[in-house]
Amino acid sequence: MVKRNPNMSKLQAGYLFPEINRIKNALLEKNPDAKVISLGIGNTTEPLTPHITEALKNAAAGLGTSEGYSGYGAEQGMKELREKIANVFYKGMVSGDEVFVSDGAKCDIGRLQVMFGSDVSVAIQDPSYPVYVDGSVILGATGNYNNENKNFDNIVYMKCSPENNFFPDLESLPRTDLIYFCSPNNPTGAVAPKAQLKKLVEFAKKNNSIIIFDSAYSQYIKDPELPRSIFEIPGAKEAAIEVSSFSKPIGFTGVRLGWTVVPNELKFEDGALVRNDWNRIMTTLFNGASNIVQKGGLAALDDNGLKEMDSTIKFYMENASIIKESLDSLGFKTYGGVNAPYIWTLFKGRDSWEVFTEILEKCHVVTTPGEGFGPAGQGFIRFSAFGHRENVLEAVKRLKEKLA
Ligand code: PL4
Repeated sequence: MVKRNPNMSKLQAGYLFPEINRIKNALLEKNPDAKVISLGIGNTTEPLTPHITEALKNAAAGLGTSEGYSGYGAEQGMKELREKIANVFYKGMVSGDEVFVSDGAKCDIGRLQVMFGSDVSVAIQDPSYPVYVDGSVILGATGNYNNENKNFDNIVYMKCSPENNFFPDLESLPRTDLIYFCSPNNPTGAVAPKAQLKKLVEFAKKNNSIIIFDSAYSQYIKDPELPRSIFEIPGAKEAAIEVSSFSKPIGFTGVRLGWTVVPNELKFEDGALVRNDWNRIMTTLFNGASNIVQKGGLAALDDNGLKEMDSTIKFYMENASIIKESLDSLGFKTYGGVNAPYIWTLFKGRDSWEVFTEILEKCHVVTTPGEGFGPAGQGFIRFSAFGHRENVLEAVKRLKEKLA
């Protein structure tokens, strides 16, 4: 018999999102006629826009011709796309050779965890996207689970709550090798302004830590004063890696396309370039993003594509306003939903799994319980703005009827 990886048994529950689906399916088994609406998983719902669809179609058709056919491509992605990402999203703050195109931010986070290995200490925002903790547990970088404080021994939880404006008190934190930071944040919807990111970069540099900055929702930032990338902060290229994605801005959740920026300036303690190790990881464990999909990504970054991206984001952010205003009108305290597609809602004094179950059973609306994102999520529910408009309107109608 093969010995089970002992780290797997340290995972505290099933992965959050399949767990939520399981609970929803259990309700449907009991009540097959229930018209369940999902404001739970942040999964895009609207069709791909015409210009981007056309580019995907043309790329697929091209593969059926001798001139248009291509096999394996560069593991790092098409040069043209890497340069376009550097110029359009980063306005030249990074160069194309620092951009590594991939099949999505989640997959890159997993591969980054492989690159850093098990002998690293990590700090994670609490609450946060579960992959940072669960992936670190699988790699064995976390120690044992402590049932009393619901924390792993070797993970530093950076509490992010309304009391600290969703930004941790860095001076009170111990040094860690890695610092995961997500802005706009999933699940709180908070966006760190430049002054906060400046403090974060200074903290990382003082401690010789590396920030893994997740900007999967950066295109949802409307406020021009708010930074869309960690690289807007001077000196960040010596302290940070950024993972990001086409999933949420253009609906590529199922199509799959993302990227990671590893700056040439970023070094390990022995002086080796992090970029070179990332290149080794990508060439070894990844075979390049789909050539069809990369053409779709290129189309998304030309003038027509960017207009379509704006309209997609505008649509979901209108959903966010509808949900936020409805919850506010019911007297709940809400956060986020202005520069991010998540509305983080306080149900004071309540258990978040209990509230999740109550909303599901009374309203047939799926949400995500805050505790699923970490201990500091207790008492909160995350509402996602991804959904068809008629479903969002119906969901808020039910919330107003049943939770008032
Ligand atoms: C459900 C902060 C959603 N099965 O699509 P990707 O891989 O480029 O990006 C995934 C991702 C990366 N970083 C952050 C994210 O919030 C997400 C997507 N998160 C959510 O509801 O929290 C989808 C979750 C999916 C998953 O596990 O990622």
